Amino acid sequence: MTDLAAVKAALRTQAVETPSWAYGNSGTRFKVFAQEGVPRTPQEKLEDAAKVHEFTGVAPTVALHIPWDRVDDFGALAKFADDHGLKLGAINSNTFQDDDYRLGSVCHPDAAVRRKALDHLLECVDIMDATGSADLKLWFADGTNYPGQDDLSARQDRLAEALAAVYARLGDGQRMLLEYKFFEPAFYATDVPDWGTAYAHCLKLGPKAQVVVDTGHHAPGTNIEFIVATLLREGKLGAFDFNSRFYADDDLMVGAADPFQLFRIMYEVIRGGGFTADVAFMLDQCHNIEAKIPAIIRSVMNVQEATAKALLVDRDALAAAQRAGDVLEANAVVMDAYNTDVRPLLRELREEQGLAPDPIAAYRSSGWQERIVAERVGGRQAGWGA
Ligand SMILES: [Mn+2]
Repeated sequence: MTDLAAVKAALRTQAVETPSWAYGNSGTRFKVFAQEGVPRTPQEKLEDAAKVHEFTGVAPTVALHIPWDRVDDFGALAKFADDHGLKLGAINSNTFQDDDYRLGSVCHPDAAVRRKALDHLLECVDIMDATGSADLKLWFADGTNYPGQDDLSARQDRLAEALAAVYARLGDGQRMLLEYKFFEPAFYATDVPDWGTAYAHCLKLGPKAQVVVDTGHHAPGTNIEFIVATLLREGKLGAFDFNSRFYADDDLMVGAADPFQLFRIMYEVIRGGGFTADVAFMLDQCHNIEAKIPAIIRSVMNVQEATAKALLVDRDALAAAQRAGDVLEANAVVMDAYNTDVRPLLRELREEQGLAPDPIAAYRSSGWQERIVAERVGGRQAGWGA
C-alpha cells in the first residue's frame, strides 16, 4: 500500500508555473477573440496569476514573454510580483514576430538578422538578471518550407553558434532551456524539430543547457513519457510546457485531451527523480474560447490530479510484478493508481493548507471576475503581439 501521508507531503512541494500570455487574449490564425476583463499590462497579468496561486496554492511563479511583457523596470516588476505572493519565472524569448524573421532568426542565412536575434536573446538574459529569473526559454520558429530552400546542416551550425554565445552569457544559477517542435510554422524542415536535436545541442553546450518538453510538440502517437525517462536519465530534462492536443499544437488545457498520457508522464517524472525544483513544470496554453483564469486553475488542478495518481503507484508491487514477468499484474498496478479518484485526497490536502477544497468554485464566488470586468475598461488588452 502506498503511504498517503507521503503522497500528500510530496503534493505540498508541487509548483506549477503559469504563463503570462495565457491571461491575455489569444486565438488561432483565423481569429483572436477578445474577452472582458483581460489584463492590459504585465502587472494586471500578475494580479490574475496571484488569484490562481491564491486558490490552488501550487502556482507560485509566472513565466514572462519578451517583448509581450516588456516594462521599463523589470526589478520593479519582480517587486510587484513579490508583493502579490509570486515570483517571476522563465523568461521566454521571441524571435518569430518580426518581418526580418521570415527565413528564420538565429538560423537565418543573413548574418545581420542572426545578430539581431542573438542580441534579443542576450537582452533576455539581462532581463533575467533584473528579475532574478533562473531560466531562459528558447523556442525557435526557424525552419524551411521547401527542399533546397537552405542548407539544413549549415543552419545547424548557425544555431550552434548562437546558442554558444547565449550560453557564455549565462550567470551562476542561470540556465537555458531549449524547446523543440516538430513542425509549424515551418512545414518542410524545422531547425529544432525533436528532443534528439535539442539534446545534441544541449550536450555540447554544457550543464546549464537543458531540454524543454512541450507536450503539444510531437507527432501523433509519440511516446512522450519515454522521452521524459530518457532525458531524466541523461540529466537533461529542464522543464515542461504542459498543454494538450487533439491534432497539432492545440495548446488546450493540459489533461483535457489525454489525462492518461499526463499521468504516464508524471509517473516517469517521479520514477526518474524529476519531481524536484530542478525541473520546471510550466503551462504553455491559450484559452481562446473559455474563461481564462478558471481555465488556468483547472489546468493546475489537472496537473495536480495526474501527479497524485502517479504518486499513488505502488512501486514495490510494480517492481515485484515486473521482476516476476507478470505482465498483467504490472499493468494492473499502474491502472489501479490511474483509476483512483484522487479528488477527495486533494480536497483534504487543500483544507489542511487553509485553502478552499474546490478552487474553481472559490474563484467564482470571490468576485474577482466581476471586478476585473468592471475595472479593466479602456486601454489595450494584452494579446498576441501586444
Ligand atoms: Mn511551448
